[in-house]
Amino acid sequence: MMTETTTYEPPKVWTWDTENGGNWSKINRPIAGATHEAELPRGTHPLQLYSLGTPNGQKVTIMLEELLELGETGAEYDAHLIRIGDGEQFSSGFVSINPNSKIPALFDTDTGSRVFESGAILLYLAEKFGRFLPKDAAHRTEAMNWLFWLQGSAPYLGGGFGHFYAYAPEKFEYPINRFTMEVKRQMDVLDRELAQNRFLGGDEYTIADMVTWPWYGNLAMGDAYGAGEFLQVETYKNLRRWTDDILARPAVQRGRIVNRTWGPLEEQLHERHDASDFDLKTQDKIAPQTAE
Ligand SMILES: N[C@@H](CCC(=O)N[C@@H](CS)C(=O)NCC(=O)O)C(=O)O
Repeated sequence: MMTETTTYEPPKVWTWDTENGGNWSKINRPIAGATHEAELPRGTHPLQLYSLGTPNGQKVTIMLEELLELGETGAEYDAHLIRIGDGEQFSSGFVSINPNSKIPALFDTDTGSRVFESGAILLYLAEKFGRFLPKDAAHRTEAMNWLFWLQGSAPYLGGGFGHFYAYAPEKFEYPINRFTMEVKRQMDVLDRELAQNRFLGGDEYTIADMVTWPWYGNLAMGDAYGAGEFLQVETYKNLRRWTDDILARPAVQRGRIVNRTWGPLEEQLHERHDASDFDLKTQDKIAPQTAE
């Protein structure tokens, strides 16, 4: 029989305790919808992106920069900064394009479509431009397998491992063990796939790689949660080879710094409205803080 070690007994009815959410307690709420009226800014390009340079945000800016790298001028975009720590994802304007109040969200002025969920955004762009998704059924299916794998797996890394290892108000052994086990297993899944194939699902670089790199590439480089040594990331050799190959791409180097407000200053471009913004002087890449 298992020994009962629980010190917390859930009440009959859960109630909202605003003090109890760790770093994110100020913005996490058990209800959806807008908290305030505010319109979204609108730039001049066909694609309007509302985002932040987290891994989910990086997926989209990497894809857009890859499309531009291929000469797809229709992929010109304005990347507006959404400061999720300040609750900007709960403005009426943001909620109207993403009822789930999470970055990234895209508005396509050509079609009038709103697009939310980063995986859906990459698929939308791949189909719109006919790029980065294999044309033949077998390879396309493999790319979709890995795309959906990532969308289902990354929450265990970010919301599970990252939350309990780095952000929770205390270090709790049980969830850290549980999510470390899962994240190491996921890295091994990728490592074995990348022992067989240059990219995920084959020899073609696709949106499956673009959604996965910001999560497991950053992790494999030791850049996520200060957990490189804890997870022994250098042991996943094929994952590291793929990570380095992708990092060497100019579009990835541009895309990974868009809407980023932390880390080394040369790796921050708070808003992107033009290709030349990457060449701005450092102080001009930083947006003024929003008023408290
Ligand atoms: N499944 C979503 C996840 C998006 C997501 O979790 N976004 C985070 C930042 S990485 C966010 O906006 N969090 C703000 C909040 O939870 O209020 C996607 O892939 O787009």
